[in-house]
Amino acid sequence: MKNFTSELSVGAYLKAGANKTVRTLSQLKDLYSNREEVNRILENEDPVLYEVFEMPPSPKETDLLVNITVLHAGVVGEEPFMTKGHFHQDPDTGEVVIGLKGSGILLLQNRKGEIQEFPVEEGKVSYAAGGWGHRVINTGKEDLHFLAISGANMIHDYETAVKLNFKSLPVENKERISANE
Ligand code: PAN
Ligand code: ZN
Repeated sequence: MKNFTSELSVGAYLKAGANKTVRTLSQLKDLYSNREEVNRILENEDPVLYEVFEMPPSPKETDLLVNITVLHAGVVGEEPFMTKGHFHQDPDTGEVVIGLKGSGILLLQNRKGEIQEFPVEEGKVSYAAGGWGHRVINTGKEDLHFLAISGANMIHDYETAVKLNFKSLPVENKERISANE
């Protein structure tokens, strides 16, 4: 990656050379358990769930990936908008997550099924150690912006998250929902 300096905002980040990737509901519909609600929404529109703004890393393994994610506010049935969620293929590659705006949860789950949840909001920094799959859930009413930094040698492993049935709700919500069923 080339040298850069930028305000921690999407506009400034784009000007500094970031690439943008857009994730819509039709691409990620299998994440949500309420299929009827997914189909109902998709009949009218294909909402953007989140956007990732990434500084192009150099192919060198020792470089860093530095990106801002904007996770929009909304729900599909009971489940708030969330990132796809993944493990890093190399279990030694961790990730720093810094909240910039909005409020949400960094949900961590390892291959043993252990779970941890950390807040994602302005002024909070969290570390997801290697071996912990991670997903961010927007539990607030406004867009959630966060910065993520990890090693560029990292390969996203989305399949393991699917196989392990990665959680889609903060624990207290899940308990509340099942208690009301
Ligand atoms: C993050 C995520 C980003 C989008 O930068 O890649 O928030 O989430 P998904 O990759 O799960 O769709 C990160 O964890 N990078 O490693
Ligand atoms: Zn990651």
